[in-house]
Amino acid sequence: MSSDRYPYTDEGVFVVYEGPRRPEDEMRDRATAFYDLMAQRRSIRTFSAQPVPLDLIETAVRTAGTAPSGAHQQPWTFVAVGDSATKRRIRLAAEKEERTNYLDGRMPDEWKNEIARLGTSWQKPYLERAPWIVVLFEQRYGVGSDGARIKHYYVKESVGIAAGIFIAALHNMGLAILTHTPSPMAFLTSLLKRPPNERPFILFPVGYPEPGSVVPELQRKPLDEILVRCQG
Ligand code: IYR
Repeated sequence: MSSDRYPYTDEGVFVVYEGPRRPEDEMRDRATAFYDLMAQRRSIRTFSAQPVPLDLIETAVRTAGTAPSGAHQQPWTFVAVGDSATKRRIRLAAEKEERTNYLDGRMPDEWKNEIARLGTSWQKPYLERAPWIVVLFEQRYGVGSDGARIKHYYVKESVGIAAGIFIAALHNMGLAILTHTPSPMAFLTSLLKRPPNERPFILFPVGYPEPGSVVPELQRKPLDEILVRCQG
């Protein structure tokens, strides 16, 4: 890689961009194949107990870490939990909160009605059964080597993008994922001994789907409902 100066600044060091350029027909083939793959992704709540090697999780996290981020601050921490005792503690703490949501009226009826077709309840057996629970934390601010706070920019946008790439990486390798946000989930910070600048963002059970798993029959919005074309 050769070093190059971006013309509009004297700051920083620049290298030549080495991303792919392809003929359009090849782009179209790849785009369609990727869409077909991603269209098969579904949130799974019934996991097999079959173990998943750590290196697969590592590669998914490495891939998620390629996400763009505000000021390239990469404000994310992934905690991969594979030990049964910690998974059980997460399950019990999540179920305690969800019980209050579902049974003790913390979740308004309007919300309950909206998720009724997903077949969820306060019970979260998948938090123990899935071989991995990956908890993604957002770093609300950074901490310098002198302990001083470093302001982070666009944290939610950045971490949301990383989460999407993480999901795509796992789906691409044939693993099942649930995007789970037990509410509230502050218990994860203490349970996983994370520092005060980190806040739980999303929790992902990851594993193989239980053979014969069923998912709710849902439709995705057609393109014309999600794309507005403004062309000359
Ligand atoms: N967090 C709860 C409730 C829930 C909320 C939404 I929004 C969902 O899409 C699904 C579930 C739970 O995990 O059960």
